[in-house]
Amino acid sequence: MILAAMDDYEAMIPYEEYEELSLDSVAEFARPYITGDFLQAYDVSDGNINRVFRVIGDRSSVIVKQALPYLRVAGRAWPLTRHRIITENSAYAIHNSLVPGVMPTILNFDQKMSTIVMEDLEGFLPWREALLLNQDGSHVPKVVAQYCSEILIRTSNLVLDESNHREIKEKFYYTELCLVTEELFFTAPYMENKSNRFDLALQSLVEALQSDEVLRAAASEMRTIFKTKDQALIHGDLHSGSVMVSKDQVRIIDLEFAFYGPFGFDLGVLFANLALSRIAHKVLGNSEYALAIDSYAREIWVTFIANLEVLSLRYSFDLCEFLNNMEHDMHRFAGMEMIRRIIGLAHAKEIDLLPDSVRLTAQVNALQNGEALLVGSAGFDFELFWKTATREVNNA
Ligand code: SR1
Ligand code: MG
Repeated sequence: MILAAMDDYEAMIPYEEYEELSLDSVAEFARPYITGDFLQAYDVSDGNINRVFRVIGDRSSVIVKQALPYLRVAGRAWPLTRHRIITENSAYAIHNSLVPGVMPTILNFDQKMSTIVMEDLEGFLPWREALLLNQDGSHVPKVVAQYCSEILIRTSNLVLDESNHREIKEKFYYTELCLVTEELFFTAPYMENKSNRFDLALQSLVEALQSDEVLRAAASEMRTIFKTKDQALIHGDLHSGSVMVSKDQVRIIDLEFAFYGPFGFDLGVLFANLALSRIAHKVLGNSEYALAIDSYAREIWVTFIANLEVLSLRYSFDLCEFLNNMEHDMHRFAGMEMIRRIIGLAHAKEIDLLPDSVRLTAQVNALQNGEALLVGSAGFDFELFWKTATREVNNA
């Protein structure tokens, strides 16, 4: 079934007119979208999945993102179809129509070349990096909260009529990248698996985690929820590297993981990454910036709830019912994101970069807090959730 779907993907974007761009060829490719003479092209690929170039002319610059027929960081040993660029372009269009201006402007989509040419976010940094640099992020929560509330509610059946809902859901099915998440987020960290990567000093903690039946059952339950709760067109990978920030602006990027998934996934992932950032600052003794991160997390949640209240009146849905459902999942997904960023394939830079003297403490805190979130608690209270995510356990 999945394999058949992948054949369909390939049929959508045949190889005849596809060519992997290089630093030489990208200049010619991007020429129609830059003003002035071509000056320079750089490979600025930062994420794990795609290749990204910045092409600079003497009067403007653009970003060219190209899907490769494999996972960029793994190379050809991990083949992927290029279907993800279709997902990304289509999800961009929908999310941007719901929250105009929160995405970079797309200048061109070329299905055959599997590229998106978009506005260059000059002066922006991934929020993960800005957090590492102690930068002020007080303008970020409102935008993120608005993005999440609008996309969750307005792509769900709380708002869309049945035929619209069915039509859009059919387009955003469980893709090959959802399978990547299924493997790296929900499966591999809970068993011995060659894709896992962790510091040797964590070996006994990891073994304990992987043989904890309660934890494994919770992870398996959440995997089923991820695969089956097709509630909204979610971002699907909303970690702090998918949020670009400048001094006073915010853009959401990298929608290739978008699909119809559970309401609680995106914010669970984002809060987990903020918690990791806070843990890293705390072990370094940056208590003041840790408090700033607390305020960002709290403001995201408070603004999200305030937006939902407005939306629930506008679209007449039961907010309590929505939240009961969403909070339960968000709590547990957050725990899983913290766990996988310590022992899975894709790590959090702010933890990996810590000096040896404090890294283990941070990793143990993240793992133990992640476990506590994953097994959950009865009822939901944001302050308790955040406290659990950011506890400092002193037995590292
Ligand atoms: C091998 S892909 C690793 C991770 O990068 C993406 O951003 C997703 O988070 C994925 O799990
Ligand atoms: Mg990314």
